[in-house]
Formats: sequence, structure tokens, C-alpha cells
Amino acid sequence: MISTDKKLEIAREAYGALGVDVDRAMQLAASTPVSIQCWQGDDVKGFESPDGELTGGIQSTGNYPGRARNLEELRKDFEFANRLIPGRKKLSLHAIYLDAEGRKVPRNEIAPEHFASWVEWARANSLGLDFNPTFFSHPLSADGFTLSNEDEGIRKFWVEHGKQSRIISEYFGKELGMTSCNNFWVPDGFKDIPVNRAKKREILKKSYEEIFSFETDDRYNLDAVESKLFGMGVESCTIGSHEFYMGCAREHGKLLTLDTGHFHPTEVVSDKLSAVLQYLKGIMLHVSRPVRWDSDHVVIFDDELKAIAQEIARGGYRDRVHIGLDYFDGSINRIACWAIGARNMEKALLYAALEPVGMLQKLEAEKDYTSRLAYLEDLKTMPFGFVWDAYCERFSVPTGYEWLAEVKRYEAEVTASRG
Ligand code: RNT
Ligand code: ZN
Repeated sequence: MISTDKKLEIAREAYGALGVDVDRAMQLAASTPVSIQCWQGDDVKGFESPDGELTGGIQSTGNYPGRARNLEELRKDFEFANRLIPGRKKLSLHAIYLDAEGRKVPRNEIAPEHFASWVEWARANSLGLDFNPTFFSHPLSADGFTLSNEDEGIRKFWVEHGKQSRIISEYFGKELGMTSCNNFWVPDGFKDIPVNRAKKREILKKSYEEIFSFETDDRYNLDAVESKLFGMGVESCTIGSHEFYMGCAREHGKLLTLDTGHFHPTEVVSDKLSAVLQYLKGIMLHVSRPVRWDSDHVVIFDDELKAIAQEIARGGYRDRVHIGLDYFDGSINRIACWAIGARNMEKALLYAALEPVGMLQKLEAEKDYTSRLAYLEDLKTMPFGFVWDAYCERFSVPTGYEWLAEVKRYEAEVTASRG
């Protein structure tokens, strides 16, 4: 066993030779919040109607045993996962995860009181919170349209839901002293070729004008709008496309949410950050892993994940890019999904913080592209793993494969017996 001190000594020497301060890199990663999606724990079911079907063109596949079936189980599972993930964390809630104590609350009537127990819980667990209005898995979204619905009654219902979500998110921020991001994603779209795209987009535009008609305090709530390319059963036209939301975010001064699974397969979100940020105040990320489509696989430590973290660091965008995870895999242990994906996000932040950005950017400015490429390649075999181990230890989180043994134990003791 190599001691952490020894690992740090080696890493400090290796990175130090490039002018990189390992301890400062750890601090930077540690101060960047990562928002973890509550919906990985229960296959996006929520507690509103536990037997309800997941709709809206998204899907969690797999029947791995142990899905959290209620609020208590979800919290318990997340508390466990949380202990395996280093860094500064938030939990992202969807409206369907409300705590209504058994009562049925219509979505247009959700209010802070239905999330008060989450705030208490978040405080006790030193977590921030984010929010998401839920525009799917509901009878009034069954015809495929919510905020762009031509039925005025249905549209108004969803507009009210959207307004309430902003109040709840602001309440999170105020209570916890950490800004809450409130993310709007609607599934609205057509399976087959429409002949009046414009009409639906006009209605969606009008709905956002109504939802954003009142102010919330930016210190507590930041609204975000999420675009998408297509969903299952919504292959021909998504009303809230990328161009639509780029304009919407600009018009209303909102964050644009970039989900890594919501673009054509050869497009990358890493390239979009510095483009979007020329015109918008900020970005919310939904870090996911699309495999051939928007499949929402568990995030791995791949080139694009590193590139996203590097673009944030290289551009000096730590305050303007709000990192959230968005994947849901029901085919393997769900607590391991949380741990693997969130640990990888943390790894990427640390990896990016260890880059000698100033030196590389200088080479580029001098047009020495040969050296730029040579350094970028050699950096890949630096002793990054040693810094990662030290980072985990700093947060009293298991290193190496130890975390997996803990998940297996929890599985045997707690989740395996769930029906
Ligand atoms: C769907 C969007 C959306 C959802 C979550 C559950 O394609 O990515 O963000 O995944 O809100
Ligand atoms: Zn998303």
C-alpha cells in the first residue's frame, strides 16, 4: 500500500514541474458544486403515483432489484451514496418527489410546504437543492403537449405548475443559502411530420412569457430552460428545440440547459460552452452519456466528460456553469450508478484543475501547436490517480475499489430484499 502522503509527494513533484499546484487543484474541485439527480434512485417514478408510467419520451430500462419505492427509501439510499462521493454536492429534485404526506396535490398547486421536509433533510446532510417542474408522467401530458398545448385549460394548468416551481426553487435557495437552479424541460413534440410547427412554438413562447412574468431573487433561484433533439415517440419535431431555447434564454435572461444526450451524435457539449456564454449569463449542464441515442447511461470518465470539465476550467467558467447530472439506469445497482457517475464528474473536475492552462494557452497564442499537442498527450499519463485518492481521503470517502464493497454490503442488508 502506498500511503497518501507518499502519493501526494509524487504528485506534487510531477505536476509541480509543470507549474501546477496540486493542493490548489484539489481546492478548486472541492469548491465546485455538482448536482446529483434524485431520479436515478427510483427509475424516475416519484411518489405522486408510484404505479404510474414514465412518459414524455424518456425511459429507464432494466429490472435490477432494489429500486427505492418511497421517500424514506430514496433518502436512505441517497444518504448512503452520498458518503461515497467526494466534493460539494446538491440534490436535484423533481416536482413528483414531493412530500405530501399521502395527500394528492395537483401539480398546479404544489408549494414550498410540500418540500419542507426535503429542505430539513438537505440541511442535515449539508446538501444544496435544485428543482425541476415535472411536465411528464401525467394525464394532462398524455396527448404529447404541455406548455404548447392548444387546449387553454391544459396549457394554463402547466403554466401554473411552472410558476409554482419557481417559488419552490427560490424557497430552496433562501432556506439553504445556496442558489437553486430550476430546470424547465417539456416533452412536447410530434412523432410524425407536422405541418404547423410554428403554431406550437408560438404557444410555447407565450407560456414562458407567462411563467417568467414575475421576478424571483437571483441569489436564490436561477431558472434554466432545456432543449432537446428528439424523444421516443417524438422523433419528427421537438417544440423546445435548441434554437428555440437559445432565444428563450436570451430573451428572458435565463440559463440554457445543455444535456449531453440532446444533440446529434457527432456534436459535443464541450464545444458549446464558450459559444453560448458569449451571449447568455450562464449554463446548466445535464451531464449524461448517450449511447447511440439519448439513452442516459451512467456517466463514465471519458474524453467528452474531461473536455467539458476542461472547457469550464480553461474558460474560467466555474461560476457560470452549473453542473448537474442526468442519467438513469435501472439495469445495475442504482446506488452504484449514483456513486460511479458522480465520482466520475468529480474526477473530471479534478483532472481539469490539474492542467497547466496558462502554459498551454501561451503555446497556442505563440502558434506552437506542436508543443500544445505534445503536452496535451503527455498530461494523460501523469499520476492523476494519486491525486484522486488524496482527494477522496480528504472527504473521508473510500478510495480504490473500497466503495464497491460498501455498496455490496448495503445491497445485501437493505436493497436486495425489496420486492
Ligand atoms: C429529458 C431531459 C430531462 C429529464 C429529467 C428527468 O430528456 O433530459 O432533463 O431527463 O428532467
Ligand atoms: Zn436532461
